Amino acid sequence: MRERRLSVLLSLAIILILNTPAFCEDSELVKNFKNARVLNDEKEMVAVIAGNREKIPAEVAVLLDQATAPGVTEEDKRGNFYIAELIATIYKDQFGDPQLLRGVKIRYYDTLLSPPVRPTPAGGVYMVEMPAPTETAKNLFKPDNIIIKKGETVKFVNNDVSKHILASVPFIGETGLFSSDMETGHIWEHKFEKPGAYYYFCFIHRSMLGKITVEDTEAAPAPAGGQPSGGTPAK
Ligand SMILES: [Cu+2]
Repeated sequence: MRERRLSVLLSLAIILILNTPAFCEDSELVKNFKNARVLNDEKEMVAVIAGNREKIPAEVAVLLDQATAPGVTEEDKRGNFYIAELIATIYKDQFGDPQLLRGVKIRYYDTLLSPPVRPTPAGGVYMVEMPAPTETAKNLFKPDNIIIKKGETVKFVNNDVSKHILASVPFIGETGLFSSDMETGHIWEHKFEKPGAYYYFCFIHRSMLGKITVEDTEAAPAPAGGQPSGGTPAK
């Protein structure tokens, strides 16, 4: 009896917390979904999604915008991504459409990466390093978010003391990366023939995340400042 009362009180507390407007007021639909989630009422969760097919993508878009808005707290960010992923998962199961869930995952992974950079390839090859650990950082790809062009090659170099295995993140973006075991000093290179976004992670250290965006262009970009002659010779 007492446990029951306690669990009801706990549920109510969580409802109150989840319903506290943090950044933006939730829509009626999201409120209903969150309440069903708190009560562990799976039937109701599915009903909210199944009965609102047309509305769901826009609702998820709002959740994602809130999650990535400037100044959002880490807690609100996580909470919104969690609810968005849950809604998109049920949406996928109900309507057989995985695109919404892909979109949620991509937006989430992008928040974990550094802003994208366009490094200068050395001899036509880019390098992504797994550096030796420092006091503040370990198990990472550096740089972790680069933009290259179709047909270019990236060399992944393990300068770390640990073994890493590089693999495509399943389900989102282009797949097909798999390095197998990379011991210290090991180099694995991959030529990117197909344009698209390649998300990859370490099979052993799952929080190690990287992204390669392959642009559908083979031409060198025009120099921003209108570089005169004497620049790099054409390949
Ligand atoms: Cu690793």
